[in-house]
Amino acid sequence: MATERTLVLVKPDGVQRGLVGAVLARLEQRGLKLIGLKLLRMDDALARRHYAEHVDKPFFPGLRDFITSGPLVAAVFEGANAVQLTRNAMGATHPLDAAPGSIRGDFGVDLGRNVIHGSDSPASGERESALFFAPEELLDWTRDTERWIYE
Ligand code: D4T
Repeated sequence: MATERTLVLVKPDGVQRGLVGAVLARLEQRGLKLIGLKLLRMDDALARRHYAEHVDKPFFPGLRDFITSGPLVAAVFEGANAVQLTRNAMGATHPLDAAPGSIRGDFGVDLGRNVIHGSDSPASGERESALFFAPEELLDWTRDTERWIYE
């Protein structure tokens, strides 16, 4: 199994609501390995790069205003199938469709306040991680519990 990286953002709504620990805990507890973590505020340029596929969509101005409105937490998690595991833990994009037990299903109600971002493919995980972290900010470390998480 190939090791993947996924960029996770606890969006400004999650930070404002004090959900950072709760959101990251779910991914940590699942067994994903944290290799990068920071608190930052996105600027307009980073919002455009991160949401490059959405810059021409009608909802982009609102999305940009929201995502740049305050601090967010950026994290990179690593592991086999990290992208899909994280997407499953996040739940559907619209919290209304997100299953109970998922992050959006438990913590959100509105599409434009959906608490968390996670990369949608391994390629996006690499691209997005590089937008938020310098190579030396992503740590190569040995987790001592690895053999209790992977057979
Ligand atoms: P992100 O990218 O935030 O993890 O969300 P998803 O990957 O689950 O969903 P997405 O790319 O389709 O949407 C990105 C982001 O834009 C917001 N959004 C989306 C919005 O405000 N209005 C809309 O109509 C859509 C489609 C929510 C998530």
